[in-house]
Amino acid sequence: MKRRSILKAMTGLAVAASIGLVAVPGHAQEGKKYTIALIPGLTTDAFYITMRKGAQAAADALGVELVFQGGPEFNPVVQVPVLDATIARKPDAILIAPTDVTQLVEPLRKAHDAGIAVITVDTFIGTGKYQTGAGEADFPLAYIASDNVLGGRMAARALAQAIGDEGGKVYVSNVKPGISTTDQREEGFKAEMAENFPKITVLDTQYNENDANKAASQLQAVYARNSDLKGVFGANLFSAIGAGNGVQQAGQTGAVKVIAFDAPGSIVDNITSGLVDAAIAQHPAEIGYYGVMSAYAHLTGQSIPVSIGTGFTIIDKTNVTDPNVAKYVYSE
Ligand code: T6T
Repeated sequence: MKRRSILKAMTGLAVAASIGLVAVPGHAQEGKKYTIALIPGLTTDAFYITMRKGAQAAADALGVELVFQGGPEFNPVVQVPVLDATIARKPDAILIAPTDVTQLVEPLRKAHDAGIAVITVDTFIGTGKYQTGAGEADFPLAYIASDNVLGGRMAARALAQAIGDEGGKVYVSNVKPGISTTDQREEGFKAEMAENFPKITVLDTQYNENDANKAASQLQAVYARNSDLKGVFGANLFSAIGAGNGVQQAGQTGAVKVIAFDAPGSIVDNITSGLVDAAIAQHPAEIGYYGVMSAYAHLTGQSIPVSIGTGFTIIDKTNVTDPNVAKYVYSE
């Protein structure tokens, strides 16, 4: 390893070591340049674009090659061939956001059986409890993500607050069942409403297949059936953008409250204009950064945590212009 790369690697590891993530590596193969592949849910989503930036920052610090390869849709049928092609390239590690809890288990086992270190980022397979010796899907080394049940609970509290004491009808605009993250957000949202907000009625979830236009039409259809609709929780970036557009198209800006999960660039205008009441911003750059750090630590002989939780930032009218908050708006 060149002196500059060693210095860079040491800087990155010092940061990781200072938060207890890794110790200084003992088994790095002299001169070996590791390749780590990052397979997102889809390539054109600001969430994964931001995750890639964090991953690249860690890869640069460590002198690792990062390969970013994904499909144009959040769909296992599209993602599995990308995974197969990645396995054929024999990277040292694969970081992947699996697009389905069950359908990615066997395809990922192929990577594991080929000796490639598998870490899931954002979403999980199976139960998300890895390295336990239980179940068929515990082989990934680690899961690095937001706490999505908590995120759903935070969204419920924000929506209840936006609606006020009278309560009323709300619903969840979601992608489709079988995605760990969005399933957990819905679970947390409904649990929080049931436990703490008895005056709020949660209507049937509307599934939009990650299509913002569909989410917008669904909002208008739900509003047409329920003119007393008080709010909607958009459980990911496309669901939230669509739900917001639907509220606007129905002429209900400010009257039907919108809580968005995720924070694309458009969120700033939508919060400023009052279309969206609050956004629960994830920290995808951290997910990518610690994904690469963890893979590298494992590849160089260190033990790594089986689970790393990254945080949230709630963005609303009170802080949307604060530069410390603006940094959590996703890159496009
Ligand atoms: O919300 C993120 C991600 O966490 C989820 O798994 C899928 O949707 C996003 O990528 C946003 O579009």
